Amino acid sequence: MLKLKLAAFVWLAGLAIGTAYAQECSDKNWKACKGKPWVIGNSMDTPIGDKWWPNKLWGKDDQAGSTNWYTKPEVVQRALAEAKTGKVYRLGRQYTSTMPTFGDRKFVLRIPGGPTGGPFGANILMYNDEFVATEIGQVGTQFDGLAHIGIAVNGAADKNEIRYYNGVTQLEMEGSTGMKKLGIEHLHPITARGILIDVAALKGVDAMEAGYEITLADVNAALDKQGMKDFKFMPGDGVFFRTGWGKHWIKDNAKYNAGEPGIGMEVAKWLSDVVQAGVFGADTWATEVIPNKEPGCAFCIHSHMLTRHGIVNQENMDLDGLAADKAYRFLYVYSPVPIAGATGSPGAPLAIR
Ligand code: UVW
Repeated sequence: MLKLKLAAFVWLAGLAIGTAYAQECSDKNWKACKGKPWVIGNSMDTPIGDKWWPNKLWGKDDQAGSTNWYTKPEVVQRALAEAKTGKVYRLGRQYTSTMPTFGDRKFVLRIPGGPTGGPFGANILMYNDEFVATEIGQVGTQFDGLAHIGIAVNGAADKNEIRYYNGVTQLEMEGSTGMKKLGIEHLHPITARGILIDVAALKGVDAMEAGYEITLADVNAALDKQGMKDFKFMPGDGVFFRTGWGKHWIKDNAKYNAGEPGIGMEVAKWLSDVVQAGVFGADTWATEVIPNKEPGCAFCIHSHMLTRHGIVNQENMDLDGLAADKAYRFLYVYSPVPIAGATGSPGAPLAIR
């Protein structure tokens, strides 16, 4: 009898543990993730909550997302008004084979020949070209476009339900010679009023620690310290976070890639819903905190900003020059390189004061 009771107890305990596990938020059971920071709205129609399409700001067929702000003269004029002294800052880093790259990404440049071609004409002209093999939009100072990040709504195998910005599906979008929708060529050149939020200076450190989540309280305290307590953000502003993480660039690539300080969902929601940012970015490889304290969140700031809201992300920036000059407001200029069908862009963003 005792043995029977024990067996029943073990069976019931197993059932309870199994049920609790099945109810836990996980990739196998994303419907149980309601209430998690990356879930928006009340439905669990998708792993990030409510459906995000059609886009409320830009309409159902839009492919330009937050860069639409820069077709509005008042947004561009507001940006231009920040260029007062004529001092120019390079916010992009050099592209080298030694720079840290995420995952298996590579950057390889070769100069074919030596010189590559010639001689031509009676003036005996010679020339050099370069051949570059790389994930062109996703290495170095890189810019995430709207074909970069999606969410599998019905499992990773159902390409009809891997959804990107404005609900575009993997099946509609993918093409072996470039994305058929949401390619970087659809984005407008960015001319934004830029705001630097120097969180590293607020914390009094050269570089913040990986895994540190920048909170809204940090943002407000940094603005206060920068003399911008009453600063009013406007739609289309570019908001950039300095963490000091660039200190490890090339010097310690393993550390640089292993994690990073950055924003979490609290600040992401502020950027999307309160500021209505046109672009955001940081001196880190993802702008968002890694690891996130929520283990279920895989780049969930990326999916919130890019997939749900179409707000573009500038990564691996060099913000040290601006910080050294305490240049917290500037004209930000960046034109994504229109490589048709690309998911991202290289390039050299500028700040002008
Ligand atoms: C990923 O591609 C996952 O990240 P990132 O956009 O930061 O390169």
